[in-house]
Amino acid sequence: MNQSSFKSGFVTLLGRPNVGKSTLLNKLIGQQISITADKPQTTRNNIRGIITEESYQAIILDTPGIHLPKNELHKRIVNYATQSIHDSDLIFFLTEPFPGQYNTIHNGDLSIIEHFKLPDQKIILVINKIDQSNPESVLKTIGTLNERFNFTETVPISALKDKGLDTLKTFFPKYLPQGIPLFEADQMTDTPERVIVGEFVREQIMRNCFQEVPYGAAVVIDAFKEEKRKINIFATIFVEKETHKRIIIGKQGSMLKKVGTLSRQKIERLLGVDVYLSLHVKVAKNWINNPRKLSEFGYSDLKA
Ligand SMILES: Nc1nc2c(ncn2[C@@H]2O[C@H](COP(=O)(O)OP(=O)(O)O)[C@@H](O)[C@H]2O)c(=O)[nH]1
Ligand SMILES: [Mg+2]
Repeated sequence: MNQSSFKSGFVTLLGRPNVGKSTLLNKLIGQQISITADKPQTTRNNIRGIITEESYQAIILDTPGIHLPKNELHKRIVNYATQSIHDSDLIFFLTEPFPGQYNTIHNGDLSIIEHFKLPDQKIILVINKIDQSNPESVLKTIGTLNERFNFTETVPISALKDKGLDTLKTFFPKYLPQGIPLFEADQMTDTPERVIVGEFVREQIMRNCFQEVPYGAAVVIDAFKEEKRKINIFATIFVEKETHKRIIIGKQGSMLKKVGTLSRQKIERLLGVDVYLSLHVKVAKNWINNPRKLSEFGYSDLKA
């Protein structure tokens, strides 16, 4: 390794909900650490992935989709993203091709660019989900966005189908500052295992429960006990209302069982050992607006 030309730094993935930020992070580091679902506002915490190559180390932050904060939880989540932008050396701004006949920039994209006033930072425009579009729409999207804003580079990709990711990776050595590696070469993330495990449970709630239940659920890991060949994990799912508790438990516990089995399988893949997962459901009335409860559930107030 040539120390003097080694690059290292922070990259923030930014974009409105559902454009594929978490999918991209998982693809870039080659393993699932950030949860995904075809619902907006799946990601809450900033999950960080690390890629180390011969010439660079990139620490990549997945952020929640930026949206107008309607409650205290949203406010804290948007603050996490704002903070990470100030700390980053490079921004990947993700969006999708304009649909069909449209040639106008999505309001959500405009409000992000305006909200962050993206200063003189290097911003790569990433057009994701090109597998769902056609070359004309992709070109139109690239043209219109570049006419309006000053992007450092533009790259069309499909995170899901692994298209364009190699091009994206060339931007790490190209645009990150000189620096030493901050993490071991084989470290994939610096997000604690407990946090990722809690997120895997929440992912299955997002994917399997309908309506408003998933948005009012928080998962707290109560205990993480390692035995020789097995890890015992005890977690509590907090919901806002008694009716939500009934939905998450399901008929004779069927929903909770499904959520438990599916998340346990993913946790086992992540940790590489057998897992015993015990889930409990509790009501914490209106926790999404309760500052003390929010901090207790892992959503700390950055301003405090
Ligand atoms: N067709 C297609 N779907 C994608 C692509 N990338 C992500 N998705 C899907 O878009 C949805 C939202 O993805 P997610 O990564 O959770 O978006 P985020 O909210 O920006 O983090 C999921 O259903 C993904 O499978 C892509 O390149 N092509
Ligand atoms: Mg996400």
